[in-house]
Amino acid sequence: MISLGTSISASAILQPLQQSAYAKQISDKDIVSGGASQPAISGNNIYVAWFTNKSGNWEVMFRASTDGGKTFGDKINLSNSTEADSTRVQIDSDANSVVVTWWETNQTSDFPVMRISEDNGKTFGPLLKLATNGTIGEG
Ligand SMILES: [Ca+2]
Repeated sequence: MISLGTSISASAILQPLQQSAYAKQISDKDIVSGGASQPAISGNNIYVAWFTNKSGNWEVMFRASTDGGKTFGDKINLSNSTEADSTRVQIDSDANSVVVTWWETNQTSDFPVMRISEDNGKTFGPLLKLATNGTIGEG
């Protein structure tokens, strides 16, 4: 006979989080473990992004390698937003450009954002709020 009741279930841990409306948009697995985007590769450049709550606040992190993955630059906190959970990151690249998108979510809002690097992931431009009509607003 298989016993299923010996470990604490993820849903029990997450119960307080699920009291907020927005938690439904993030899967249990994402909340427990964070999540990484599919890596992006352009020539010898490899870009990875993921989201984590290691700091006590969900943030999107980024690292880049310019030598085919032998070495990676330091982590960059792309979201750096203490007032919102930064999750559901995606990434793409072409030539020297890297585009990273994710969602900024709290009790009152849930909107997609983007930051762009044009120097192989060394530096990134401002946070762009994608849902803004007309000229994309900088956050
Ligand atoms: Ca955040």
